[in-house]
Parts: sequence; structure tokens; C-alpha cells
Amino acid sequence: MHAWPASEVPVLPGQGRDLDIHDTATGGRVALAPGPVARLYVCGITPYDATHLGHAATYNAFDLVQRVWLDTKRQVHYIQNVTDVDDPLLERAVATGTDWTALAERETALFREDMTALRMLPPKDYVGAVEAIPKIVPLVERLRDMGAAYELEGDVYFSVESDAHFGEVSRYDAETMGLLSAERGGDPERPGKKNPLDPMLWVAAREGEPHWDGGSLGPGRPGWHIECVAIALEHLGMSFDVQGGGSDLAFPHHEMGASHAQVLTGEFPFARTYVHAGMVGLNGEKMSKSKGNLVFVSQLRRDGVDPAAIRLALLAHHYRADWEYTQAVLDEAKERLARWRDAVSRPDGPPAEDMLESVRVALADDLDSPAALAAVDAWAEEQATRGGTDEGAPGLVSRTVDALLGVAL
Ligand code: 5CA
Ligand code: ZN
Repeated sequence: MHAWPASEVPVLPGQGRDLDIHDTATGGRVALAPGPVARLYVCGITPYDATHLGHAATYNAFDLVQRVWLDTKRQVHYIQNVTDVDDPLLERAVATGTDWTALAERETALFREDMTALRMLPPKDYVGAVEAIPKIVPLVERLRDMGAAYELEGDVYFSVESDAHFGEVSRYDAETMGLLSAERGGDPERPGKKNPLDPMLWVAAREGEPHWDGGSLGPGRPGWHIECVAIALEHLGMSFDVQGGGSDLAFPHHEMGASHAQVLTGEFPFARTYVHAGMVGLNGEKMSKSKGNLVFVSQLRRDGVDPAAIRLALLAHHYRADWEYTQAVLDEAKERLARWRDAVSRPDGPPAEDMLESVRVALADDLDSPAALAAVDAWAEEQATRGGTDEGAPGLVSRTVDALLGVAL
């Protein structure tokens, strides 16, 4: 699948800083130490509806990770998937009388547009679940042949007990896992499973649903977690630097994915670090397609909101925080954008080297984007009140904001 166009990332003077980030699996801060090519997998959308601000906030977090890495002169090998066949997509297609492939294509196209407008760096490979099926089938067969998967009325389940490390990503207790499994696509109530938490690897063909040749598995379609495992192993291999997504993916998705991959390869860990963004809410509830309380990036753009202001609204919140979107959040971002644009529109200003250093320090500190914004605010304030004579300063501020925050002034 094609991704979207990359915006150019200016190279900044001086030395970028290495990133310390919160790792869900250890529950604490870790110093990331990627090689010259940092490897990142971020879970992509299930394209049955347009990109909302919650999605955009999560992708913003991982865009910052890449910008920090690029600032340390590393290359980034970034992979993202598209869950272009799964229960919620098929259900929405039926409910709206739309062809499921047309629905997925339409929403994926809109997602690309939104990501481009928001200046999110594109993945090197953007891979759909459907196109990954030929890679998925042999993995499921292998798990079954190893005794780590079993059949139940034609469906194939992964046995969570086959991974000694199961539970180490989310670190939830058994009760929480049971509740979240039921809430997030699992089927703990289904009779005949070895462990109620066992997730499906291969869904046997069902009446009226799309299905593919599954070799010895029979016709069907892939389960959710194995999709991301097949794509990550194919493109990144084991022990890549960061697996990312929203906090709702820690369990079961990232937990199960890690177990699938660890059992398949006999290696540990799947990802060195698991990083999760907080949930964006609206009117007191998590913004979610199933609840319908959504603010779409594309709708804001249609309303004439500058994508740079949308991006500043996201950056104003720490990525790990759960926060509520309100009109005031957007208004504040618009005002900040106007102040910053005004401040860099002059030929000279106060020296900006300290501002660059403060932005670097802030982002290296678990992506503290609110602190990064405060550093730029301080420079803009100084420019507005006292001004300065440094001729390179406004340009350096623009390039810093562009390179490290993805905001074009
Ligand atoms: N296709 C799967 C991942 S393989 C999926 O979860 N798709 S999604 O469309 O439901 O979500 C895409 C990304 O947005 C995920 O990382 C998810 O955690 C994140 N996300 C969804 N809702 C919110 C929200 N309200 N706030 C923040 N992030 C969210
Ligand atoms: Zn995923």
C-alpha cells in the first residue's frame, strides 16, 4: 500500500539529545539506545471511519519520537499497518450497505490526507492486513505445528500459556485482562477455549464474509494481533526499538502480539520498548468510533482550521495524559500559532539557541511537548516585548518548530 508524502525535516545546528521514554512493560522510564537505524512499529487505523483527534494525538506522539531520532542523526525505519479487514470494518460496511473494500479504501485515503496535512512523517512501508495474508498463514501454521495454537470449530486460537512472558507487556492482573479481552475484540465467554484469554489467529470463513486461502488452515481471514506480528517481523525483525499505539492497545493487542512473536521465534523481546499514548476524550468519554463522539481532523480542515493549529492543540498535551478536547483547546492553539507566526515574521529577534536547547531537552524528557511549547512561547514573548538584533533567530525558531514539532510557521 502506498503511504503519503513526506514533508522535509530541516537539519538543526548542534547536537540532538537521546530520548528517555516511559515503557509500559517496565512501568518506568528507559533510555532508548537505537542503532544508526532506529526501528519503529506503530499500529495503524482500522479504516471504517475518518481520522479523529484521538488517532491524530497518538500518531503525533510517534511522529515526535521520529523527529527526536532524526535530530540525533539517526535514520528511522518506520512501519505502520492498516487493519483493512476486521470485525468492526465488516460490521460498519454491512450497517451502511457499503462494499467493505470501498469503505476501507475511502477511509485510508482520507487518513493519508489528514496525515499529510498534519505533517506526520510517513512510514517507510505502509502495509495492509489483506496484503499481509500470505505472510500470516505460514506463521499461524507454524504456531499450530509447535503446539502453541489449537483449532476450535475451524477457527484457530493462540494458547497464551505457550509464552512464559505472557502478561509482561501490560502487566495487568488476570481479572483486568479478562475484562479488557471482552471489551476489546476478544471472546473470553466462548466455550471450548483452553484459556478464556486465548485470541484468534485465524477466523474460519463465515457466511457472507470475505475469506482467503489459508493453506492447511482452510479458508478464512487473519485475527487482529497476528497481523501486526507478521508485518513487524517481515519488515523489522525481532527486538525492534519501539512498538507504539494508544493505551487501549497495551492489552490485548500488544500483549498478544509480543507472545505470538516470542513463541514463533524463540527470542525475546518482540519490541525493546512499548510506548502508549493517552486517550483523548470528548464530553467525558473516550473518543471512539463505537461511541460516535468524534471530532474528525478532516472536518476541522473543511471548517478552515489550519492543520498547524490542530497540531499545536495536540502538542499542548503530554502524550501520556488522557485529555478532553474542547473548543477552548483549539482556540488556544490558534492564538499560539498566530503569536508564533508573528514572532518569526520579523527579520531579527532575540537569540534562539537557548530555545532550541530547551525544546531538545523537553522532548528528550519523555516527549514533554507542553514544555517544548513553553520554550517557544518564551522566545515569542521576548520577541513581542523587547525584540532583538540576532538576524538568524526567527529562521532558527521556524526550523526548530518545523523539525522537532512538525509545525510549519
Ligand atoms: N488497527 C488497530 C491497530 S493494529 C487499531 O487500533 N485501529 S484504531 O483505528 O482503532 O486506532 C488507531 C490508533 O489510534 C491506535 O493506536 C489507537 O490506540 C489510537 N486511538 C484510538 N482512539 C483513541 C483516542 N480516543 N485517543 C487516543 N488514541 C486513540
Ligand atoms: Zn496493531
